[in-house]
Amino acid sequence: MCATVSSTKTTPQPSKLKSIIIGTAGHIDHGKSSLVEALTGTHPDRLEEEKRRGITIDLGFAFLQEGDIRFGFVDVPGHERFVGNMLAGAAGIDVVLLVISADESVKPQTREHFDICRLLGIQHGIVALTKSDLVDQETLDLVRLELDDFLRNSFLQSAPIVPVSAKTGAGLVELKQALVEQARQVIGKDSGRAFRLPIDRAFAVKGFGSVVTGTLMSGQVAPEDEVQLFPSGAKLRVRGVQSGGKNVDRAEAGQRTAVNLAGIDHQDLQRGMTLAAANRFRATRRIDVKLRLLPGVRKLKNRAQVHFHTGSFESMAEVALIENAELYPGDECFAQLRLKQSVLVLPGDRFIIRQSSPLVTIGGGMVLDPLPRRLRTREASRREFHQAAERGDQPEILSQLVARSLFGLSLSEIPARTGWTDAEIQQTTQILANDKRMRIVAAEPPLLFAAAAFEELLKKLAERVERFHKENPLQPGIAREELRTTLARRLRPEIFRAALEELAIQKKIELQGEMVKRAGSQISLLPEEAKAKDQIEAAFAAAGLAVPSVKEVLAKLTVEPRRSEKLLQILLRDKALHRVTPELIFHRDALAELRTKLSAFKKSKGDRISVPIFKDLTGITRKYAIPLLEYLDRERVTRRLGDERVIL
Ligand SMILES: Nc1nc2c(ncn2[C@@H]2O[C@H](COP(=O)(O)OP(=O)(O)O)[C@@H](O)[C@H]2O)c(=O)[nH]1
Ligand SMILES: [Mg+2]
Repeated sequence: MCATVSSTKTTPQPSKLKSIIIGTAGHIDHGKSSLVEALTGTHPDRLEEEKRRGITIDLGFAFLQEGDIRFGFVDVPGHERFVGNMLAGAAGIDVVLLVISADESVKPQTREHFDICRLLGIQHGIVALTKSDLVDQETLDLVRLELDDFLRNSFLQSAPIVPVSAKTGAGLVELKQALVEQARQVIGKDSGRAFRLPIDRAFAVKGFGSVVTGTLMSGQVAPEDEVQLFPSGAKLRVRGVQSGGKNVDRAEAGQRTAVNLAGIDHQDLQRGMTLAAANRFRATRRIDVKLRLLPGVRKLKNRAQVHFHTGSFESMAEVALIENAELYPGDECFAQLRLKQSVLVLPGDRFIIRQSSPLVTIGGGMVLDPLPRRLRTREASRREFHQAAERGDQPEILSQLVARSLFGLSLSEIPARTGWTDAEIQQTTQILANDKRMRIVAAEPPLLFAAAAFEELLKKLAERVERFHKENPLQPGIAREELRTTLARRLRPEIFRAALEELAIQKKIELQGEMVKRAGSQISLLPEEAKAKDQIEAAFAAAGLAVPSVKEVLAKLTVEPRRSEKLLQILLRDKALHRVTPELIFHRDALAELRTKLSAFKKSKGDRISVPIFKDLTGITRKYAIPLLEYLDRERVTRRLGDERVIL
């Protein structure tokens, strides 16, 4: 499809067409590429080296339309050295075309490719008995018998077995018919989900820039879309889209697709990267999976190093077996894979593992958790999560995700962890909220918090407030921020606020500005404290404006200094006393009297008053007069005007 990228004509696509990916599989020289050419007219070998050596090295592509079915063919190399390339193509297959040469029957890569198809969960397929022109009927019957054994208890158990010849054309009509029948049974890839395209080729087209191709796994892509490249996370603009060699308005899941990208050099694009919907997903290097080992391979030890393949991606990985010390051939278990390189994967994605020497496929499985926590010993919840993920039990999956997010799960985190659509997220969130299994806390974006954890938080909060009152009987309450940080430093402010509001609704606490107190709590003083408090107030009341120093007043009390200081705070808070400067405190009655005097003065003597006259009027020294006048200025009772004050 690369050659025609430069064509600017856009062909609208009849949407009733069903797009199906057919992938070849089978041993080298069994006639895969010849068969694709015989079916489609396109020889899939593209590379110079492939043409020269007559073998397939990398993936090849071809197209065929039969009635309302559009087939995209992915032809894979059969040689054992190129299984990595084969895997990159096998990932998107809807229907496998298992090619077995009638004169050679089942060979090593027939087995390996077939194992891979099974591990990838491919559901549909056809067996093509190629080179049927080279054998007699007796040999054909013998091969069929062998195949009965080979295919038993697999998804191909009752698949059509069609003898064909690319040379004479025998059987091609029957094969096409069988392909159409299989295609009708395929539940196509979902174009309603988020866009994802594992890249299998990247190149530059003169005058157009960078182009990537791949099998569109889910969703749709159209020119002008913003997409995100993984693992880098770079955001890119789609310039143009092709499918089946033509420019299209949009490509949909299930189609071979070429995407022309703006803003990136083709050198920075390569097989194994993924193009996906922007702002939903995250690349990962740690994945929890269900892992199955093929029968007939060596047992797998904990922490074994393997080659990991998913989509078109490949990386070395360490296998951490979660509950077993080792995994036996034919068995399966939960495992955590630690990859050398980052990749975008989602739950349900299939993968293959291969060992190094000899380099063969040994197993594979399904991604359950693309963003798991590190392994710790004894974690019942991890197993429960894996089981829910295996069943695809959405409410249970979300419930577990929320439960393990100790500080709340942001709504924006859910797509990367589940691959769900917005509608699925909305629906599942609603189910759990209705069941009172979690609480949706207002934030941007909203936070989900486990109901049990919220209850626990309320309890802790109430206890903490209670304890504060006990330890600080002379303080009216605890400051919000102090309460939050003593509770848990990482507690999100939104959740803390929601918890406070809930406790206030339950009438367990009262919120007064920045202060939190137990509902109905009042400072209760011991008799000697009450007496000392009265003494403090009396001392200032008696002094009028010629007040004593705070130290002097407190020194005369019998209660200890720390408590007398608190009593002073209470008087200040209750506004019985006013702090005019850090050193000077006045009784409220003395200040009220001063205001009265000033307004009387204004009536009889006019609105100007100098410092000396103010001193005469109040009978106080300069030490008190200046701070008091400044206080009156601040209170807007007077205003300074040169050496005088204006009484307002
Ligand atoms: N006689 C005969 N030869 C075939 C047929 N199909 C393929 N071949 C030959 O077998 C060889 C390998 O074919 P190829 O398609 O490259 O196999 P692949 O490695 O599976 O892709 C080539 O020389 C083909 O010409 C067939 O149906 N009949
Ligand atoms: Mg080939």
